[in-house]
Amino acid sequence: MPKTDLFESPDYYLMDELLSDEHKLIRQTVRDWVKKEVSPIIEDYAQRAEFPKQLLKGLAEIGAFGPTIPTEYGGAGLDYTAYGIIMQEIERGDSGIRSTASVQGSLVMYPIYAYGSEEQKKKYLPKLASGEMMGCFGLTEPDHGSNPGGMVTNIKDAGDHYVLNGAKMWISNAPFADIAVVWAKDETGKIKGVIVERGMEGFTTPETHNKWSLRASATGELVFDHVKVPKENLLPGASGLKGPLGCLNQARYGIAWGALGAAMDCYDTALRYSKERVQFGKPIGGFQLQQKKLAEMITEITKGQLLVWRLGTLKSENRATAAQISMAKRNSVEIALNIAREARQMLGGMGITGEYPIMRHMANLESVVTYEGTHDIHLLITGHDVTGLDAFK
Ligand code: TGC
Ligand code: FAD
Repeated sequence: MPKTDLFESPDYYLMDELLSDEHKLIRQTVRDWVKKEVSPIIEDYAQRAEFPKQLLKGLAEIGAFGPTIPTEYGGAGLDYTAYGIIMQEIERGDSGIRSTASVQGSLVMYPIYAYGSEEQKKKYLPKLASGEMMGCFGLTEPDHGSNPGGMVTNIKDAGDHYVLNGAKMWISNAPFADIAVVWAKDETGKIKGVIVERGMEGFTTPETHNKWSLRASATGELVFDHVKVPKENLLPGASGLKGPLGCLNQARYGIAWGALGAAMDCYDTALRYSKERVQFGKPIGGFQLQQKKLAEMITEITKGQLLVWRLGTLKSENRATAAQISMAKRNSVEIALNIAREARQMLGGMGITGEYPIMRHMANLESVVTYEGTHDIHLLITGHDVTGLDAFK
């Protein structure tokens, strides 16, 4: 049942004063689009476990595909704060829709922009920016998730082409993507990136079903059975694990902002509900226990806003470290999950229904806390950064 989306973002520490007029305009544009196009339909699509493909055109129009990619390649040429704001507003609507944008911009366009040849940039980037072409990113394998360096997918030089074999798992956008940026080891064991196109013989993308999380996002496998990949599809500038990990920095940064959007939506919903729902003769928002939940939510959201705003400034100045990005991704997703769980309780029985967005956000965030590096992995990255000691192995 379509309902009016009344969302208002909390701004307890007057963070708006730190944003430019352009940032605020971008936020309003994306928020209006989410209210008009995403909120009325998303619950239905999530219940049906279907990706709303009709949103792709609108996502491209609001600049969600490659916001920081230069305009000469079809991107929006924006700074990282603007990119973060776009992700925040989209994930406020649904993490699955933000996933589609993250993958397209940070994990498909970014590697082509950062590691691709001029021909590859010209061939793919404008079409990816406009949504005419959609992409996916294949790093994770059935036996190599947190440890992508152990991957077994491989390319072998066969003269005028490479032969690609292996399989990737848990790949967002795979079922409908036109191209896949795939990470595979060459004969020397070096990790390389190749662009695989739908239609290449031996390449299939079976869909992953029965997810309780990110139900409005399409997830699948990438299977390569002696796929002939033309030599010109190799990304010349990427060699080693730092190639794919460099892309993850971009996407993790977007998630740090995005998860805060989901948290804000849960807080806003619970706050509104607490003023309207009457029990024992007064609004439940008047009880101390409910106020404790709301006060802690707004405190965590405000701390998170300050963290990502500062990170955005550092990232725009090319000074943000990978470890700083890990800290923000981990923090935002953790507080968003906690806020979603508390907000759900505040709505009582209504909290488990699709009448309100909270349970959907909560279920979505269970994927967000796992993908792009799990909660534990990001903690170990921080631990490594502050001690200099590697606790992964
Ligand atoms: P390690 O030896 O530490 O590093 C290998 C090389 O990579 C460099 N490096 C990085 N470079 C850029 N950015 C980073 N964040 C980097 N982290 C490491 C490093 O300097 C080294 O370079 P070099 O020149 O010495 O070779 O690697 P390790 O094998 O010990 O693994 C480290 C670990 C565990 C941190 C890393 O592998 C990791 O982050 N694991 C988590 C895997 C992950 O996040 N997978 C995400 C898959 S994609 C996804 O989930 C998309 S969801 C999309 C959506 O729907 O939104
Ligand atoms: P594992 O690596 O098996 O981890 C299992 C548990 O062990 C975790 O709790 C982990 O924290 C813990 N653990 C692992 N290593 C250590 C250690 N050294 N120390 C302590 N604890 C450890 N991948 C892509 O490449 N592209 C995508 O588009 C993509 N989209 C995704 C979409 C969804 C909906 C999901 C759920 C995943 C997606 N992924 C994608 C995969 C995602 O990145 C992986 O699931 C994630 O990196 C974790 O890998 P894993 O699932 O194999 O878990």
